[in-house]
Amino acid sequence: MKELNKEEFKSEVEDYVKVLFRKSIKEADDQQIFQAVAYAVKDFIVDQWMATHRTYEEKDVKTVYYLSMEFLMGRALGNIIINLKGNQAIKEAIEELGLNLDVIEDQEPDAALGNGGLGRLAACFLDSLSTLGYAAYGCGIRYKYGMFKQVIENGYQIEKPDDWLKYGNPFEIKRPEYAVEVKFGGYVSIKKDEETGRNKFVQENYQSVLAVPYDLPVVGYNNNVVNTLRIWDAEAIDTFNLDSFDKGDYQKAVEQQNLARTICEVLYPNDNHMAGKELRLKQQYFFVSASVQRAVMKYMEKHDDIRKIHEKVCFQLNDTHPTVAVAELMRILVDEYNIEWDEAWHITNKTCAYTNHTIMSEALEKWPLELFSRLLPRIYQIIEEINRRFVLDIQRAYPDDYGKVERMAIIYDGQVKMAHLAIAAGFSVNGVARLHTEILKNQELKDFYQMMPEKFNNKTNGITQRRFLLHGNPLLADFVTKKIGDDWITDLKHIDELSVYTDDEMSRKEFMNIKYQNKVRLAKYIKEHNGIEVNPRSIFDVQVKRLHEYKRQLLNILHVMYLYNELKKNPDKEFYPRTFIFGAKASAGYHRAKSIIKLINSVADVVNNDKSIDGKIKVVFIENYRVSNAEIIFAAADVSEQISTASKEASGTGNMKFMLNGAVTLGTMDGANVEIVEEVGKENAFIFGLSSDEVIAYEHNGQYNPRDIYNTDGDIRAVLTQLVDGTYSSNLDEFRDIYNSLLDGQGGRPDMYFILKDFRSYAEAQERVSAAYADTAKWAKMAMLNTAKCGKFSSDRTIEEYAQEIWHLEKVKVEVTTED
Ligand code: B1N
Repeated sequence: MKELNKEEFKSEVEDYVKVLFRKSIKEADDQQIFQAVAYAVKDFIVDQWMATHRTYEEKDVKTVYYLSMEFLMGRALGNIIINLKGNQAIKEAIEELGLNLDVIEDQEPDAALGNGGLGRLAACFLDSLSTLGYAAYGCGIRYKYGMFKQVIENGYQIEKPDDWLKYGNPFEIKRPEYAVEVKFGGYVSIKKDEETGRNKFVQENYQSVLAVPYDLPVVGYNNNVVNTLRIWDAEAIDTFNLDSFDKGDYQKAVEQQNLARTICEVLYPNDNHMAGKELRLKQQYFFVSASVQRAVMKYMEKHDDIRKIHEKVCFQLNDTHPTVAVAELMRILVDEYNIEWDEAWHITNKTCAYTNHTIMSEALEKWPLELFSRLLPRIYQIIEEINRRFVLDIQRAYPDDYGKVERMAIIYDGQVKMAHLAIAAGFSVNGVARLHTEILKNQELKDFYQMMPEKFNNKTNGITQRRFLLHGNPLLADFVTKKIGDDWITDLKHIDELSVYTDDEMSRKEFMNIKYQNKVRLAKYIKEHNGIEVNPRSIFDVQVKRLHEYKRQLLNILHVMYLYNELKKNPDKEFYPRTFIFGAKASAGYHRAKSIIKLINSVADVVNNDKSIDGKIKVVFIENYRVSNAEIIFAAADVSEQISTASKEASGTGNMKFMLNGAVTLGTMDGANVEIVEEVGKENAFIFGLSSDEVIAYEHNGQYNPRDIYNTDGDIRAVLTQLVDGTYSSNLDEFRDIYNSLLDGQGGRPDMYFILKDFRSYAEAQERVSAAYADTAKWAKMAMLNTAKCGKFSSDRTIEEYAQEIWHLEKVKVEVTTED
């Protein structure tokens, strides 16, 4: 590992301020200082970056291309410094320059090229791939505007554009030399190939854009490895050359310019939901075509047989969003390399693997044939042929069961079903937690599992302890290292060695004191950003994640309303003070989700200002929840709310970040919660509610009627009535839709997410939480055990499994030489 020289670093920062801004350090503003520091850090890593790629080429290692519409990277600077282990030297250098590293880090905008768990998982995976020394590219889109900024006005969510590139991105490198063309529209003609004498399919009269890559470094921990996140931008191909005018193609030139301008404009802010917009399909094909073309070219630079590409390349499809990759690879093999269909199909099968992240039906990608064939005519033809052959396979396997074709075909009902394509074309289909994979095998994808059981496997998600403990919670990280050494940083299993200290009173006190200090840090953030005073001695009960009905933020806030009623009825009741903390963005068009945000804020207004309850309950909605403030929030949490309707949350990864930081899970037996409880023991978590089997049974038999609960449970009825009687809004219709969704369910089933059904069980689990917290020693032990038992949930473990069982990668050691 190269040493960071403090004096050199200081003079680099000074030079950059001068060269970039014509200023001295004293004159520069905070943003300019950040830019200068970032450039100095980039200078330092660029040798490792080059050495990494030189090593990969020398060793001719297999590479995974992680294709994803989303990479929720957050801030880079702090993380890079940590992974360089240059923390101390850089901190000192910065202090000697009279600057403050925290202030500098705070200047960096989050790279918010993702919505939630799926995008953040991709970012954690890149961190682990580099740290473990595997050759990998993240491939995605360089959205001009990432996830919107959320502002709360009068309790309502307002979306503001996220202009994250406003000051430029000091870490990126534009690589115009690797630009490729991507074609849309037109039609397909058959032409005779002069060389082979065979018929060839060619796309004509198309519009095209130039895909231009930007590379971002992904720095491994203390190992010289720097992988690349390659994000593509679109540029117009001919800027109004005279030819176009001459040919009367003026119209087309304008259209191509517009296409280039719009493709990478903005991230679709939907989580677990498909909007079905044409531009989204354009985005998908744009980055997938560019990534696959480049991967094939790179492979062919060093190899001569395209038929063996699977030996050196694997495309991992992060959900179905990049699934056109399979057809794009087929197109390249068949049309450009003249490979016979069957052989091309076998090569594609061996090169592509698919991860499923959701069973929510509204998230399943299905594209209308009309749209698909108009936008991607050649790709559509290829998918038709894949489908034709796949349907024959189904019929051969199940000659008497016509329902199979209906349920499994790739093209059916006028739609292209992307999940079916991904399963048919790849060699691996994985779910993201054990329960989720079982539900895929036994329910959602049962037919596919029966036909191709060998493809199915589980890869339980994980998170990087480097960002979410080492960077986000330095006090706890130091405590852990002091107790057990620093092996946990690259091998989280070691954190179990903390377990023995849970019986030591001093250690428990120290642990809880750190939690307290982190709560003070969050309280300060809340005061600065929300103007609300919270008591760091109260229980910090936190639910931060995207807003979705299945995640049941509504259950949480209805329970707060219920508790508030209880306190008003019995003011002298013993009650441990609680701060209920929420953070959530709602997709811009998801009206009910937005009403739930308004409800949380309205309840906060009433409860926080009611002197009669003596501050025993506080409700805080943290504006603009994102990776950078998440790090502060996890560190400060006592209770981790993971309360999705069982069977709906594929895995969850926030649950793991809380656990790592010593928060205790209050949750349903859903997603990875099941495995969390298995690791930490059910006595160290608070579990409630219907099981996934029970939920699925109700969904099938239709035997659940929330009215029965409404009619028999007066406390629940009182809470529901308060939604529409003016208690929380003078506009009696403000929360009417929420009320109706629970009791009438216009257009769907009432209470689809079993909120009333689980309410009592949740309230009872919350009482257990209060009782446990009141016993300080008991709580400290539980909390500490959560940190100690989270070894399984490192993304390093997840990536090892992918690397060994799916990708078959070999580990690389990188030495930086004078060459670099
Ligand atoms: O992926 C995460 C899981 O931990 C979560 O449980 C799961 O909800 C999340 C369409 C999605 N699944 N599907 C999406 C995101 C954007 C989009 O446009 C679907 N996100 C998840 C990581 O496995």
